[in-house]
Formats: sequence, structure tokens, C-alpha cells
Amino acid sequence: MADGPVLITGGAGFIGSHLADALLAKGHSVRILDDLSTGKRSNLPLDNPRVELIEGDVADAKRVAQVMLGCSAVAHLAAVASVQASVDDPVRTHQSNFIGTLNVCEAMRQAGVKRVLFASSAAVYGNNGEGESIDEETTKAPLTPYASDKLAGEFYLDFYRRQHGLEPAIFRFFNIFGPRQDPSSPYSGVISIFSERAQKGLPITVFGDGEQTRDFVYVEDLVDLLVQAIEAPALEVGAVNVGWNQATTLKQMLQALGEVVGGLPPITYAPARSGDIRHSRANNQRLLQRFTFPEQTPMSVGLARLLGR
Ligand code: NAD
Ligand code: UD2
Repeated sequence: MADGPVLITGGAGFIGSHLADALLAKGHSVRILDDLSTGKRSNLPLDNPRVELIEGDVADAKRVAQVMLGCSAVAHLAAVASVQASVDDPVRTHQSNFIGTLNVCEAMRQAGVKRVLFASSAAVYGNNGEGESIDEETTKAPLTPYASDKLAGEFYLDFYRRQHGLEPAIFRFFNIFGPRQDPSSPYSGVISIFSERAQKGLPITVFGDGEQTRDFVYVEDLVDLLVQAIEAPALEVGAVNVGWNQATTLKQMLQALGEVVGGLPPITYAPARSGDIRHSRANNQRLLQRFTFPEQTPMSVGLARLLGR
């Protein structure tokens, strides 16, 4: 791998800041481009001389071209990560979630940077494959501007691969959890919401019967895979699901949370959210073939770290 920092767009956010920590631990330098819309300076070890934080918008092509110069690789994570925000304001979120990706591709072409990781999402499958273990060939059915922008970004990265020799590693994340995930919106990740409320003793609302399942991945396990993709001598073509192929019900997750916290606040059950996916689980054969699996962080251990216990 060439010298020069790894550029992490969105590096002040939940996943990006964990990736920064992991790359620093492996001796890399990181340059972070973040508009701090949801990311925070306090997520980053800014006293480390190998960390550079540049405040800026990925939708600003000139800015992206400037920060790209001298970088060895890119992890493109910057996006409005809230699906609901994309539903409420498709035009604004498209700037970050699609134009930002195109700007990264173009800046890489100009600067001769080849390797790029892209944070795509299980949202590209929509409701397809529900109840099955979803593999990467499952028909795509983006139901929201967020999912459409992610899928379009994947196609553009593939165009730049064929046309300009970019080396994209496209990861479709399932449900990631861990410290620094923002619990402040009703549409934040369920584990971040339930953990915060359990810690504060505030009531928890389960939408539906609590038997719906998700394939939860602890953030440091995800980041281990992302570092491998940055460092791999070569990458195979095609997107890769990131999940454990494991279905955990919300009730099981709550039980684990109760054990970590030492009890749970009152739990109420409300009607399921409209359009909610009942079961989501990743077929991870491709991930297993291409990367070395980290040892899985058990849900209870991940929850304990999230709660600082
Ligand atoms: P996050 O909100 O914590 O991180 C996103 C970061 O991008 C923030 O630091 C934010 O300030 C920054 N950002 C947003 N718009 C920007 C812009 N226009 N210019 C520069 N910076 C900008 O969310 P996260 O969960 O860490 O998500 C990281 C990536 O992973 C996103 O691309 C998200 O879509 C994707 N993803 C996350 C999950 C999950 O379970 N958390 C699942 C699927 C995909
Ligand atoms: C995830 C992503 C979403 C999109 C989608 C695609 C997150 C935060 N969301 O949505 O962006 O990619 O996958 O499939 O990663 N719930 C409660 N109580 C609460 C909050 C949530 O019961 O206070 C339920 C919710 O109704 C759902 C489950 O918890 O059944 C998981 O919700 P989520 O928002 O964490 O994630 P998900 O899979 O719906």
C-alpha cells in the first residue's frame, strides 16, 4: 500500500471514528473529512499527530479534490445515515449520499488513488429476501431515497472501476451497534435507543411483538473487516454483505441488555412500524470467502462496552 494517510469521509461519526481508531492502532495515518452534521470532534483522538480533521462537505467537489491529494486509500462513510431524513428531504440528502460518492470517485480518478471502501446498506434489498438469509444476488428493491442513493453509488463505483481502475470494496452493512452510535432520534439504531433508556431507567417501547429479528454486528467486528479491505493486496469484484447470518429477536436483545444493566425499565408494546421488516439476516458466504472473520463479539460483551461496563 502506498504511503500517505487513509482518507475517511464521515470519520467523526459512529463507524468512521472506530475505523480511525483501528487504522491508527495498525500504524496508519488518517485524514478525516467530515461536516460534523452528526459526527463529533470528541469521537476522535485529535491529540494524535497521525490524525487530521478537515471540516467540509463531500458534496463540495473542490474540497474533496483538495483533501484527496496525497492519500493512499479512501473509506467513504460520509452520508446522512438516517433513512427517515432521506424520506423527509430527498433533495438535500441526495447531495451527501449520492453527489458525495460521485465526488469521491472523481477526486480519486484525478489524484490517482485506487482503493476505496464504500458503506452501502442492507436497505438496497428493500423487503426482498425477508425471512430468508439474504445473499448479494437477491433482487435489489430500494424503497427510499437513502437506499436508492446507496445503490446508485455502488453502480458508479463499478463504473469507475471498469473505466478508471478504481478498486472499490462495497460493503452492505446490516445492523451495526456499539459505543458512539447516536441514540437521539426515534429512528436511531434500536440498540442505541434501548441501551440509553435502560441506563437512565426510562421506559422502552417495542414496536411490534418483539419477535422480529435482526443480524446485529458489533462495530469493532465490522471495522476489523474494513481494515482488511484497506490493506488487502487485491480485491474481488462485487458487493459483500456484512452480517453474521444470525437472527436475534428484540426480546433476546432486551434480555441480554437486562443482564448487563442489572434489570430493565418498564417495557411497552406498540403497533409495529408501517413497512417494518420482520426478519433480516445476511447470507455471509461471500464475506467468509474473501476476508478473515474476526472472532464474533457476543451481544452481551458488545452491550457491556456500549454501556461502559
Ligand atoms: P453517522 O451519522 O455517525 O456517521 C456519518 C458521518 O458522516 C457523520 O460523522 C457526519 O457528520 C458525516 N457526514 C454526513 N454528511 C456529510 C457530508 N455531506 N459531508 C461530510 N460529512 C458528512 O452514521 P454511521 O452509522 O456511522 O454511518 C456511517 C456510514 O455507514 C453511512 O454511510 C451509513 O449510511 C452507513 N450505514 C450504517 C449502518 C448502521 O447500522 N449504522 C447500516 C448501513 C449503512
Ligand atoms: C435498519 C437501518 C435502516 C435501513 C434498514 C434496512 C438503522 C438504525 N436503521 O433499519 O437505516 O438500512 O435497516 O433494512 O441501522 N424498534 C423498536 N423500538 C424503538 C426503535 C426501533 O421496537 O424504539 C424496532 C423497529 O421497529 C425494528 C427494530 O427495532 O423492528 C430495528 O429497528 P432499527 O431502526 O434499529 O433498524 P432497522 O433494521 O429497522
